[in-house]
Amino acid sequence: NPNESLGKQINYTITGIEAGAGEMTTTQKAMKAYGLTNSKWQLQTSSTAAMTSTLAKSVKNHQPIVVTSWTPHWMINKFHLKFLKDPKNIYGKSEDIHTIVRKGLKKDKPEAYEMLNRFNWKPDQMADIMLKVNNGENPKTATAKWMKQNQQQVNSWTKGIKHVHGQSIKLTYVAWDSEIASTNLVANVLRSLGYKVEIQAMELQPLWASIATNAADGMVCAWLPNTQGLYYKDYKGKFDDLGTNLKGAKVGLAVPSYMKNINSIEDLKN
Ligand code: PBE
Repeated sequence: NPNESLGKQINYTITGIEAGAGEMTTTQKAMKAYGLTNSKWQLQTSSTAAMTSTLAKSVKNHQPIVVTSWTPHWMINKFHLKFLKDPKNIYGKSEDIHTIVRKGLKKDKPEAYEMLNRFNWKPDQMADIMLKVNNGENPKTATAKWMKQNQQQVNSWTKGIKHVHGQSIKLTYVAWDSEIASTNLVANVLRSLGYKVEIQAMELQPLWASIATNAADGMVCAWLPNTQGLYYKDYKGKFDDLGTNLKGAKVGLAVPSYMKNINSIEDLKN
C-alpha cells in the first residue's frame, strides 16, 4: 500500500548482508545515529547473494526496498540504485581499499612484498572484472585477460622484481565480487613472478586473524577507514599496512531510483 509509511511498507527492514561484514557494523551504528533502533527497525542479516536476489525481485515488482550497498559493484547500475544521503557522515565520504600483509613478509618474501606494495588500480578497472565474472566468466580467466589488456600497468607492479622459483604464498580473501576480482588478479601477477599461489576464501573476521597470526601472507581486501575499522583497531600492531590499492570506493544504504521521496537516511523515519 503506497499510502503507508515507508517503514511499514518494507516491514521496517533494511536488507543486509553477511553478519561479519564491516558494512553491517557501520549500519548498526547508522541506525542508532538516525534513530531507527528504538522502534521496530531491524537490519536483516543474510548474504550478498541473497541480498542481490531480494533486490532483483523488488526492482522487478517496483516495490520499495532499502539495502546495504557499496561500489565498485554491478548492483548499482543493474538495479539503478541511488545511495541515500548520510548527513551525519556515519559511513564516511569514501573508502579506500588497503593491502595488508603479515609481519615478516618483507624479510621472508621480499619479491612478493614489493609487488603487493606496488599494486594499485582504479574503481572502473575493478568494476570491469566484477561485471565479467558476474556474467559467468571464470575469475582466473577474466583477470588473466585483463592483464593482457593492461600490460603497462601490470608491468609497473613487477618491473625489476626478481623472479622466484616455486616459492609458495598464501592470500586470503572474502568472496565478495570486488575481492574475488582483486585477489585473483594479484594471485595471477604473483604467479607471473614464479610464485605458487594459494588463495583461500573465508569470513571477514578470520580473514584479519589469518594475517595477524601469520597463517596467511597477505590480503588486498581491507576497506578503510570506516568499513573494517574495528578489525584494523583490534589487530593493530600485528600486520603491515601497505597502504591503498584502490581509492574512491563507497559504502552506504541505497534504494532503487524509483523511490523518488527517499533520498536521505533521515527520510526512512517518515
Ligand atoms: N563490503 C564489500 C565489505 C567490503 C567489500 C562493503 C560488503 C565490508 O566489509 O562490508
